[in-house]
Amino acid sequence: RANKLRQVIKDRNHASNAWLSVPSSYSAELVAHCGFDAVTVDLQHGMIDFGQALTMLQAISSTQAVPLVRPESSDPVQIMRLLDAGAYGVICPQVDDAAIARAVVGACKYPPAGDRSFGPSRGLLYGGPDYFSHANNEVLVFVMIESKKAVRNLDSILAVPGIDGILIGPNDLSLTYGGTPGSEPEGEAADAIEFVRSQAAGRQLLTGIFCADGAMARRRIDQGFQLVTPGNDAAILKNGCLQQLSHLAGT
Ligand code: 3PY
Ligand code: MG
Repeated sequence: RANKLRQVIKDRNHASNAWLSVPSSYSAELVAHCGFDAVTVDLQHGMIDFGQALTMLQAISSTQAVPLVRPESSDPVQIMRLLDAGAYGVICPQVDDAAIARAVVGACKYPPAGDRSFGPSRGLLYGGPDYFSHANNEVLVFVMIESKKAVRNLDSILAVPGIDGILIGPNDLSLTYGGTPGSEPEGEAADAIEFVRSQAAGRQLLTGIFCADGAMARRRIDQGFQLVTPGNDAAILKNGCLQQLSHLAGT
């Protein structure tokens, strides 16, 4: 099956990407049914292991949302397993140089473009029986730019063949510029965010960024970002609980 995310971005210039950290297939199913264009299962900072990610990918693929994963690292072994489990895109954290970017692309592409091993289990169920002939094109590869070092190496990272897009991690980026964690840093880190976006867009790469909530996601779209995350499941759940509880305050 075609990866709809590229087309959605072409048509509308942006796409919404839910972010899951709660290890639950029900929670994943619920979120995916909300109408997001993509849903990302986060194994890096989410409380999610491979077995749980599998059931969450199954839940997401019962909807129109494109199932994406953020692996724990650029480890090709885990990336390949998650693709076999039916992920249609990878958002790899901490891609600080071109060698890491090449390793990520290598894990996502069958030879000769890469060195992904064959055995696409759920990939076949989600992608269809012709999965193998299309996987190298349909599986999206996003590299996370989230450090000063990555910004310094940006040109060589973006030049790695096979990358479809970048996704900025503003919290980590802010830390490496001497700031505190935050999704909307100011000063040098803010300049770096715009620099990375414009360089990637100039190379026709997709541009994504993590955002703390929907209002911030809207501001990022207005700045030209294409793939935005209006908060993660845990933050949304917590904020919803606090908001409901606030009605009871003082009674
Ligand atoms: C960051 O902001 O560093 C992220 O990785 C968002 O999840
Ligand atoms: Mg990060």
